[in-house]
Amino acid sequence: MGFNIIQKIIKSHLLEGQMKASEIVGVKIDQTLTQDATGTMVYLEFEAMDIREIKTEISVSYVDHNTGQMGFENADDHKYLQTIAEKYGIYYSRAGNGICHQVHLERFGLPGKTLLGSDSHTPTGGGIGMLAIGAGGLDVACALAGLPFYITYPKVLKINLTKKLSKWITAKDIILYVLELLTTKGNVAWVVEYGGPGVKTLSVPERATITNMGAELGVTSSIFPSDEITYSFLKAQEREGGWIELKADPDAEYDRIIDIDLSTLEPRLATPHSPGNVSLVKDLAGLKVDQVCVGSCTNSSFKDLMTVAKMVKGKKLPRNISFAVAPGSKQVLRMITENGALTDLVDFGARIMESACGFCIGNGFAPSTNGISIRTNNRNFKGRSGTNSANVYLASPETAAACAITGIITDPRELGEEPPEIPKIDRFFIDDSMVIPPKKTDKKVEIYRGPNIGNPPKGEPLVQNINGEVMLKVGDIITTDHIMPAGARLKYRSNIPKYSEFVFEPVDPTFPERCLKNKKVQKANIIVAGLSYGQGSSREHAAICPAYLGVKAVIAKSIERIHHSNLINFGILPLEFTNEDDYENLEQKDILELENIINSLEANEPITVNNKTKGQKIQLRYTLSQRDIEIINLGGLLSYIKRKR
Ligand code: MIC
Ligand code: SF4
Repeated sequence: MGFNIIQKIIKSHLLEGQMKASEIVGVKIDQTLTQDATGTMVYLEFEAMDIREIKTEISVSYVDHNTGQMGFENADDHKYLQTIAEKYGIYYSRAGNGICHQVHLERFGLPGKTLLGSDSHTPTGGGIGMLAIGAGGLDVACALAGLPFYITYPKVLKINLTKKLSKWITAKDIILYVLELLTTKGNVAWVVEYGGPGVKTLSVPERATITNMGAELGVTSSIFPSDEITYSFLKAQEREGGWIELKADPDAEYDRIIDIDLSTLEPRLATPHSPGNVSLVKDLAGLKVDQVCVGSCTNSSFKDLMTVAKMVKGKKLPRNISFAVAPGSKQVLRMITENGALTDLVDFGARIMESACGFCIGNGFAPSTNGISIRTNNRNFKGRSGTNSANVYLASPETAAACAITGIITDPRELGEEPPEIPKIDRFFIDDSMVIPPKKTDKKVEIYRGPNIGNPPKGEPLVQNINGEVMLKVGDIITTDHIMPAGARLKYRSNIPKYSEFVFEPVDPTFPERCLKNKKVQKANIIVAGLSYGQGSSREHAAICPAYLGVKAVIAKSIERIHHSNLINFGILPLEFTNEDDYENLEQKDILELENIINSLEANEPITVNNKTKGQKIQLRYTLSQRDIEIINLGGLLSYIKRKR
């Protein structure tokens, strides 16, 4: 039997376990990336492991999320990150150099390698043929220490692309169509492998747009083959030395195959408040727009920005719209500056933002009350833009530009123009001066720690019976943005007690105070949730801060992969209803006893929860490996690692 691409990469990186459905496999990680909002915690955790040097081939610390610098916190965190990078031999990509995923694709990613990143959109690297996975910070710290990364051996979905896209239809429309087909729920432990003759019609940045938004499906990763197009992209980045060919064997097997005829696709957008709510642009045409934003790690490549610049050239922004453009990297910004496209954007009325995450993470450019915002990024969760009442739609740069030109939702095909031709780039502008390369690890470097930086909290070992209260009952698709808001709160990422004041702020701002009251009297706090709990970001703070508030268990209909691991890593029990209907039998304020936990986990038996308020017993199941159980027993991954060493 032949191998598909995913199997080939796992096979060449397998350290533990067997390549069999549902088995846990430990994979060697070649490269890691961190960004500043998750990175400070990663390196604090790495320090807590007491390991002298990193064991990866390449590790890069990016500063791209927290660049607002409203107060001292961001700048202090950046200094901490820079000194840590110097001490341990990590590349440091300074603020201004660009968004981690875009820069990693340009300057570091290589086909056939494994990449683990403390950011859920790390699978952007799949566009260049890497097995690139997003994870919680502590898992990345472990990878830095040379430990394997554990995943459920994935089921592989092949998406077979045929023919080519019609005029004005883009890579974003492909992934929005895939989201329409597969939705954002129920795809845990799958990987998507793209194949078929249509692959050849897509450039590396286009492929990366697709693998980037695979994160929204909830799959472990998405990947494209590495072919001559990958080679020319690497050559244009002067990195062709690292190219290898990567393709599935002719007799490779897949767990499922979907065919997409690219020529049948139409422009799509994701409507509020989920990337999975997908509609055709033409069905929403005419809706008045308040702002348009182009950028983010999904759509901020040279081609994306050139297309927008050419579309708006010589036109003027309608008076009721604001328009932001954030180039994905210094490389892109430099190139559109040199060729004059930046001038076209500015002349049109664009507000040029930093090469950073910015508006995508609610760091500036919040829409007006009830405002309608068309954005090229990947997430439109309620409130993420910084305005709770805003309605954010996700679309391609082409559709976004059409809306900016007309002031209403517009299918770009209706502009009556030909799509701009963007010539293929033979050589990108290369200047890595904003990346500080590692010297030999320098033990003498003094680590800078500002007053905002605190150590990761210590977990408490698991107890046999948990007595507690349902402190919050939430519905389906509670994202990590609901649990641990970013935007204006982002600057507290390195200060757990402070950041914990904002847990569930958009849902119930009284949650932290109520939890702390219970914690004081040793009563556990329990969260009850519906389907797909913890969707979205990799931010481990969505587990660390609840743990700090005394949350001991989450009982949900289902929990998403990265969040599930983060809960385990910080000693919170991730439990699921054996019978989903029992969700109705737990209410906020119910007093619960989770009985005989340690014994049940050991015997691999369901856990019983006794609802003392209702006098009812409910059965809960869990998906935990032996290692996960040991971690939870010890109160978290840090204690587990210390015990093992
Ligand atoms: C996001 O897009 O939600 C983020 C902000 O990049 C997060 C990481 C974070 O919360 O810091 C992600 O995608 O993992
Ligand atoms: Fe940054 Fe947005 Fe990409 Fe997250 S999704 S890495 S916030 S640009």
